[in-house]
Amino acid sequence: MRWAWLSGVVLGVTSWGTAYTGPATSLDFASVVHDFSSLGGQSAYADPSKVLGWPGPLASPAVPDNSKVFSFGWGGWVTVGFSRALLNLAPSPSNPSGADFIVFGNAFYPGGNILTAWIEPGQVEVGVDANGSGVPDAGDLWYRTRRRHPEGALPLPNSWFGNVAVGAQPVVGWADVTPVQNQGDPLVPDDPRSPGISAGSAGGDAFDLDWLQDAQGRPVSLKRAHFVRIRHAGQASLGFFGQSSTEVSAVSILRSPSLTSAQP
Ligand SMILES: [Ca+2]
Ligand SMILES: [Ca+2]
Ligand SMILES: [Ca+2]
Repeated sequence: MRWAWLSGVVLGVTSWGTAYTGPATSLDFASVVHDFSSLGGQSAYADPSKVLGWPGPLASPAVPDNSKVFSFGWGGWVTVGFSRALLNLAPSPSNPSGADFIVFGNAFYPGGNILTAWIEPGQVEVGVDANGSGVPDAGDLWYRTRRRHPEGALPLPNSWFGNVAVGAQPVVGWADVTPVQNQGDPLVPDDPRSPGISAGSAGGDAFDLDWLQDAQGRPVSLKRAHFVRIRHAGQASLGFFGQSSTEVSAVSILRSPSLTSAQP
């Protein structure tokens, strides 16, 4: 979407406060872009390296930080890797759902109303480096997320893009749906079932290696994985804002409670 004029109007509002909390270091975030296409994205936001490291420093739930996003529309994607493997974490007190990684985008609550979000869903896929090459290539295994709302084949209907009611029936299992909160911890997952961003969380959309399916639609649960890919999930026309596009600002991988540092 075309948002530059919007964020410019209210930029001053977001420039206060300390960005992010918690123990995260750069090693907790995507460290390499393996491949990408900015097809259909906003041309001013076509640098895929923007998805590496932390989410944008100024992001608030009502005003995203578009200084650090990569944009891609229908047919576009980005594939990232990390300095350590993604592990399938079990539920723990700090991670009650057992989420394993979080994708941060530039969704926002217009006017701060948490019952409606500006969303541009992206489909999330997880890769296993089955051939041990360190990069996604022939011989690796890929799965996409399942158990999501809305369900259905891509492209998603246009009604799931732009301003969408997310209160009574939250959108779950897609990227670029939950806003980012720079006063939160990017290693604490948001609970997508309750409106707004969970206390202590930096928002974004959390995913679980238990929530996958193979190409035949069969449920898959992985113990570990190595790559995350996000594709734009639709091709909606958003009027003044142009064609829909998913934006990604960061991808964090969550730590086992026994992992006290982010060393790979
Ligand atoms: Ca898990
Ligand atoms: Ca490989
Ligand atoms: Ca977006």
